[in-house]
Amino acid sequence: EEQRSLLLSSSSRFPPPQGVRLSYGTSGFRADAAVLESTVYRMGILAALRSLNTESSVIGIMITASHNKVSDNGVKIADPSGGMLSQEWEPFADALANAPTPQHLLQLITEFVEKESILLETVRPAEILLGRDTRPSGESLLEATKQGISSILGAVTIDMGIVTTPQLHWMAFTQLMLLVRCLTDLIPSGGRKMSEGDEKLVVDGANGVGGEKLELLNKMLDGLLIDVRNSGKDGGILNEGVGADYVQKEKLVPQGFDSQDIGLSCSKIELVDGDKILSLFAIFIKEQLSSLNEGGENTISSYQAHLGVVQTAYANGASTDYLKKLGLEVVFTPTGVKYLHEKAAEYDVGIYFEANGHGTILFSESFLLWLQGRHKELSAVSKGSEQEKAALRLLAVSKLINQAVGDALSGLLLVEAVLRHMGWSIHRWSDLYQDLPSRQIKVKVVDRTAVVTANAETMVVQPPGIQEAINAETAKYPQGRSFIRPSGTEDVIRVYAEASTQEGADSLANSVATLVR
Ligand code: NG1
Repeated sequence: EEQRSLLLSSSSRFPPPQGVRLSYGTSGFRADAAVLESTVYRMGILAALRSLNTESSVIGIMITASHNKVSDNGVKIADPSGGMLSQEWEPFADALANAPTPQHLLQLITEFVEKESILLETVRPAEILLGRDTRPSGESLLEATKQGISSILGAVTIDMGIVTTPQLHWMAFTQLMLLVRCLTDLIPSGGRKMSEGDEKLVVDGANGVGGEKLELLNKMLDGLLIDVRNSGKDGGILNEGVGADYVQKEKLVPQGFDSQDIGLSCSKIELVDGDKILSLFAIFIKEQLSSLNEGGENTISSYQAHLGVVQTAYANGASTDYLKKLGLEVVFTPTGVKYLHEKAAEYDVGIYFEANGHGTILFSESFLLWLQGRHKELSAVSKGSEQEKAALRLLAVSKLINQAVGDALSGLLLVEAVLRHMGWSIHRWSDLYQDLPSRQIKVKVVDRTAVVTANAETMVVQPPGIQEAINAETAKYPQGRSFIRPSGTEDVIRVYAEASTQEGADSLANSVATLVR
């Protein structure tokens, strides 16, 4: 009853234009902006119903007329998949837009809700993501849309305001969120469900563009609270005393964080770097690949997916040992994502990360194609089985990690999802292996191109004699390893050393640096 009177009263404030027949076209309604208020109001209602009809998935509404002239406007509705509204709902959209009176509108809604068995009283409310382009009419149309959304009791609007690349944002964020939900819905017993506790993820925005995006993402995630520090809003400077490179190279806590955030009382930080991310993902993928093949010995339904991990010489030696002990194939390339990426693409599943955190997971087309087919097969014959879940998880990972929005955000979410899957704390994760103490030094030289390396930068071939000298120094330290290479981004020679103790690593790095100077 409350719902009925709410709909009647709010819709009477948005009467449809006289003598205009609106129709749902190729990409929703599009017309002269002056006649669209009632339409967008009604599409707000429709989107809220659509959300309820898709287990409270987020539905997107974009107020735009794309390439049309500025006096036009329009409304597009995006389904949970990120694609257009399901075609089955188009006639309903059409009818709603053209209902002459509030009573007609209410009747249409009542009939449709009944026909589609939409539950108006659900635990999770309808959620709508709303955006518009820069057209001047956008502001009032956005407002009318909000009124439509909130005329469905409990419905929530996430207003993104002016969005420049709607498809990108929409697809990226919707996809990310849906995939995280998909992965966390599949968490086994022993894992941590998204809704358990009020865990908070504190993220360093490095005073860059990521902070703003993270705040947006935060609004869309259930069960995970993202607390963004250094969002750039308080005038902080990009990467100054903040950011991944600062934290990794200096081994210091970024500004804006205190001991409470990192769970430590002293300033020595426990760094979970790109190597640890790689290890976490490798364990997870390996586990899924083996579940997938359980019981599928016959040739058609099993696929020996070739899994490979790619690192650079900067990977901590302890991580390489650990990965090899897990039985994984580990290969090395020179520094730079372009080399790692190319190598990882040779595998069915190739995971690559630089120690500083650049990296992702690549899936081959042929494996993905097989996986999609296998998942279909499994969901027909053994829905809910371990194999089916493993296939679904791998498919979700393949979509989550390859987003155009950049791997930092999706990587962060995948880490969170995998930790929950495993039921691991950040400390448990960090304890997978202990990093060997290491040291990096930059040495300014007259001509860095004089240093030429081979074997994925682990050997110096030019100038002659240096490699022998490095070998002689390295031999003095238990678990010693050291290499030099010209930086590709700064005018320096980088020296890396690792040894069983921090003193050893420091001293090895210093003596190798002396060889370079
Ligand atoms: P150079 O300057 O070539 O070492 C640095 C990083 C790379 C990569 C690139 C591009 C180290 C040791 N090197 O390359 O991993 O991130 O910048 O951003 O961190």
